[in-house]
Amino acid sequence: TVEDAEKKTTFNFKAYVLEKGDIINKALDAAIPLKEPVTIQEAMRYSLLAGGKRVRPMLCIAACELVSGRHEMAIPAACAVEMFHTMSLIHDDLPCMDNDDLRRGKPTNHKVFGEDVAILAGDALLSLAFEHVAAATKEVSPERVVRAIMELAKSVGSEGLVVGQVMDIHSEGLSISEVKLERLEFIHIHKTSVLLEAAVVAGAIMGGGTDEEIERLRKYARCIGLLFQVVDDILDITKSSQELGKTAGKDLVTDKVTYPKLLGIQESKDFAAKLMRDAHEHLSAFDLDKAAPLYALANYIAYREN
Ligand code: GRG
Repeated sequence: TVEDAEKKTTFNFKAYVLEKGDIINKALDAAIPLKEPVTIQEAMRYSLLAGGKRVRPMLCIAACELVSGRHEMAIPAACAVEMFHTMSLIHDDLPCMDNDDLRRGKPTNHKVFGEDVAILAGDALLSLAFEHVAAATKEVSPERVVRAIMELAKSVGSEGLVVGQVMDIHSEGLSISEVKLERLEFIHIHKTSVLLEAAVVAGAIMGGGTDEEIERLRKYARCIGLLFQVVDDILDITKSSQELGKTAGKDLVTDKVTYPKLLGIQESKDFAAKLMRDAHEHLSAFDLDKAAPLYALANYIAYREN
């Protein structure tokens, strides 16, 4: 169980998050220096440095270290996944998509810089991510760098984030009876899991993992990716019912189809627990102490409150 895994290691997750978070934030800051004309870099930095949880870069570094790589080998790839993530959030918030005014508690990119610059800032982050991995990865063979870039590219393209978003858009306005579990799962896997998978797999590739280790970690990542989204759907309901009194449920009780709406709360929680068990199972072939950060990140995803 989760508790057993925690008891067996002396791993300090809080210290780990502080240490790696600091490394990631410094690397992201250094990846986009302000140059003339500054507006585009300001727009890129505004969203990239807006204080996300940095789950994806942490997974990337943890996977690299698990296969005995040094964290420096995975930092550029870790920055790249956070750049992808930020780009997708900027584009997702645009008026033609979700039309959101706030992200991470701050006005969205297009609210501050305008729609035109926000689109371009997303494009520039996407392109910079690849340039950064190619230019800044040190002490990793070119074969591994190319292999990692391929994984990263696939995760954002028409077989990854983009198809997830397209399917999501096309599901808008459909009722619970029209959106089947299979479709919901497809959206979640493509909008969320693929990027967590790319983070973990790219980290393991950069760290020098064997094919077997890489594929085992891919399976772990797929479980926690879906777990992330199932938990998100459950949180959506619990948050909505807590806030209902204060806000009359505005924007909180959404029309979108979720796991609890299709399966009910209890069955959704059971499914989350099963994904967690499966994630642990895929880690069980690794040394427990070395895999401690990935166990802890899975726990964090399962028990987080936002
Ligand atoms: C233009 C190539 C290209 C892709 C864009 C817009 C789009 C396609 C995809 C949208 C993907 C999207 C918004 C998915 C939701 C992902 C998600 C779970 C966001 C929340 O992640 P957290 O909780 O956020 O890690 P923080 O703020 O902590 O980083």
